[in-house]
Amino acid sequence: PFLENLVQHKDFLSGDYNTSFIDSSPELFVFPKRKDRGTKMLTFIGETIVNGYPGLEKMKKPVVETPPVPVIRKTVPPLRGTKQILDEHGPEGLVSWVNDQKQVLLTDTTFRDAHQSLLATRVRTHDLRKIAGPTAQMLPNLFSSEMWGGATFDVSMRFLHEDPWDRLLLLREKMPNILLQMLLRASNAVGYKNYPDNVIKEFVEKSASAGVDVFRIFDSLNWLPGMESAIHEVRSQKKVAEASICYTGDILDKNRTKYDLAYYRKMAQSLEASGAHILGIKDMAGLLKPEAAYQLITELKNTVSIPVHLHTHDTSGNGIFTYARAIEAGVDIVDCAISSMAGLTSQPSLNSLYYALKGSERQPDIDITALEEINEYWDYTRKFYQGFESGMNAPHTEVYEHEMPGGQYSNLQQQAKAVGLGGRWNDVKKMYRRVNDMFGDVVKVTPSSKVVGDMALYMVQNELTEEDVMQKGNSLDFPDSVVEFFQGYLGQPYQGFPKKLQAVILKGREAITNRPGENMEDVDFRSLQEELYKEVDRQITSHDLLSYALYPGVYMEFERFRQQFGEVSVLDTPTFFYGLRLGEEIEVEIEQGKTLIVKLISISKPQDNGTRIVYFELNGQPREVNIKDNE
Ligand code: 3PY
Ligand code: ZN
Repeated sequence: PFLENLVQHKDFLSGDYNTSFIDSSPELFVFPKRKDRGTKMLTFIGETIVNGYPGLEKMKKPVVETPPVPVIRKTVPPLRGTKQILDEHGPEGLVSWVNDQKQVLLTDTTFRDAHQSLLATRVRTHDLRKIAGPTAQMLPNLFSSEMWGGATFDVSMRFLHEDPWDRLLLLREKMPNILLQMLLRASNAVGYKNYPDNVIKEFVEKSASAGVDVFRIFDSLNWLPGMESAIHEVRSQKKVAEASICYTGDILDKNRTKYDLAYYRKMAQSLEASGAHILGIKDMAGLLKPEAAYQLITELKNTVSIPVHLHTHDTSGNGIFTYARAIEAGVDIVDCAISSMAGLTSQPSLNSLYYALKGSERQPDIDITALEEINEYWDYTRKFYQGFESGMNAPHTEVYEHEMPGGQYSNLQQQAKAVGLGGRWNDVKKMYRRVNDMFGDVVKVTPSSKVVGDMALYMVQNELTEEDVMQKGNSLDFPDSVVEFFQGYLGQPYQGFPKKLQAVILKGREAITNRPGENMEDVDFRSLQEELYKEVDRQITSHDLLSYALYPGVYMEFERFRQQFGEVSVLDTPTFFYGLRLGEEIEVEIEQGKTLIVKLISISKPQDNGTRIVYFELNGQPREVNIKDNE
């Protein structure tokens, strides 16, 4: 601890010390009382046993089988794949390789969008860790694995209490041959608001050096000025800039002309001109109907010379048909998920697409036996997360009406439950579409989709109609996200804001029309580091600093959690969510070669002070922890 204190001391860090510094700095000898790792872990397990896991119904730990992990051989020489093409030939070399491929290429979204869309982003690194190596080895022909970004960044700190950067570093190590891909919300990074330009720059730089190869960059309003600095920064890191158009509306509907083929064509041209290596089509809600896919991809392939990468969600049940038509029209890469994590609000199934294209010259080059084995792992693993399932269990064509992104569906549903509107979910969905129309038919994807969702919840909760909003708006206190949206803080929607509604919502507040980043001062990372250092009792890495810059409150909460409970990512998932059953014994590997054996012996009745004593055995020795019963 002394050395730790020394290297973190601000005088030492600033170089402003002489040899008497140690004698005159008594704080170097003040060591925090640290609870040992075992006690912290027992406290966490005890807390889960007594009070349950927040957001999950408290229940006895379900009996679930251990997922079978495919056995892999160590290959010599080392695996090669798209990652090596990028490393050896740069983004341009990779692009020309993609252009040369006849068969359709595949991105596997199982590690990110699939569980963001099906399980409220709750899949833990513990479960990704075991299947990452087998996936890389058994599916070496994947174009990429989408495994980071989007909502995974904040959810992992907020709810899983694990460090998102650790996940990235770990998956990089386990998947050395496949391009790792992240979803970057352009100027919103992995957050819900615009950040200063230097935060975006720093974030891209550190993500690239920690292992991200392909950055899918989108703006939640398809507003180009919001995307340019992110594209530029990815390019300067020599990584792949997949600049994306968010697909909304319906190009087949001749009565709905705001987002027509010409709109998409122009945006594609602008993205290519601004330096995109790949053009992404991000159909975040699964609105792209099969014939629309054929027309859109045909048009775009005639417009740009860079590869086109299509992303959809299978909510309507038409996903495979949409892909089949897009593939016929020449799309280069499509996004799918392993079958047991596919379908519905997630991506179409990899396994199904393989068979759907049987006999066609574009059938992907992928080992179906391997896919089925990996599928089995996910089939079992998904059961750990059953408490986060959305309850949607059949295709849902209503999505063409409400237009809610797949990644938002289960999250908004949780949000609705949290404010007591669980029983009015159908009203919330209908209101979501009404709000879209009130807002002038906007692109709905994080964070603009959150604004629409917040407004819909607000209107349902307060029994408001559109007329009420227009007439009584002056006396209504709209959600902050809605006010900020109309202030232009997320950028400018195509064809502008509806002026009347904007006036009602802003009530005289300022509205900007330039790029929000231009009005923001750069973050001073040095003083931010000092600020954070004062708050926490340890060395700060550049990753910590970025997490703090993006999410100060969430990061501090995560930090407090870690001080209280330690590193809980080492626990298996059923134990993490449900604790232990009486008499159950588990092994927890807290670091390589160091294992704790934990057994639950008994739980006392609540004492007068409202706590319960939870009795364990830790490596055979009796141990107890006191837990406040919140009931
Ligand atoms: C995200 O931004 O997290 C999304 O998945 C948007 O579709
Ligand atoms: Zn998506």
